[in-house]
Amino acid sequence: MKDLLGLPVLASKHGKDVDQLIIYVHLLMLVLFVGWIIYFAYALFRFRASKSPKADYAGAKTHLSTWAEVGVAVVEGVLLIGFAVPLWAKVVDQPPKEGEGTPIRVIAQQFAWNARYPGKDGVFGKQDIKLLAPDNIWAVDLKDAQGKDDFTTYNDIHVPVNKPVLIYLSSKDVIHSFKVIALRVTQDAIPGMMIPVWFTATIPGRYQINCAQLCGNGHYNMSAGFLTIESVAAFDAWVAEKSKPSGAAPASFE
Ligand SMILES: [Cu+2]
Repeated sequence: MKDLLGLPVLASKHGKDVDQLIIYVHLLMLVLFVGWIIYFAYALFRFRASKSPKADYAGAKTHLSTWAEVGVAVVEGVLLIGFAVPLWAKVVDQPPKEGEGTPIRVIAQQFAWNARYPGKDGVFGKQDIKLLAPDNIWAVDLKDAQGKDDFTTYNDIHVPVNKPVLIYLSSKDVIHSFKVIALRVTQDAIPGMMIPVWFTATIPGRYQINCAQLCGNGHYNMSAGFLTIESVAAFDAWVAEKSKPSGAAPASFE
């Protein structure tokens, strides 16, 4: 069924449940589509002009249509209460505890994705909104020793395979939406909010990031962001390389 629908590559643990729900919704739509087509063809034939020159003012006398509507509503209710709500509770509402997942802070902007990593020590340096400035958009406290190995990336997010990842998502300007189709993850990025997004990636590779909210003229350009899923060793090596002090100016957007 998955192949029949042509669903894209799946590279996250929770994605199987999302795909299952997509398949069930499509099955319901298929039944409705076929049902309506059959009814349409029947109505065209049954009420053709040559046999029904005069309109029938009484209309339908059976309750078949009512029961069909009730049936559809029941199936929709089962999809919502039986599948969608429990899936949300399982996948969205239980982020990994502090220290369990690889933490990444992501700030969307017109029109790119900025990511901030805690570096080799795994702890973010202090950030304080009072330090926010044009050349210090992440509002980092440069005096904090724990922030010395923090680093930022531009349109380039790396995550380790088979380990939970916890992204804190925000936006610099307007509402964007962080969407990685292969992960079956979509979450709005809203200015002034830090929203947790978590997943466990399963298949190494390079996957496109999309913005799922029309956010301005260059909206399409946010697809230039990529998420790389790699082995834990490769990820650790990448973090170590990036953590090297470069003596560069405070992290800022490009
Ligand atoms: Cu956007």
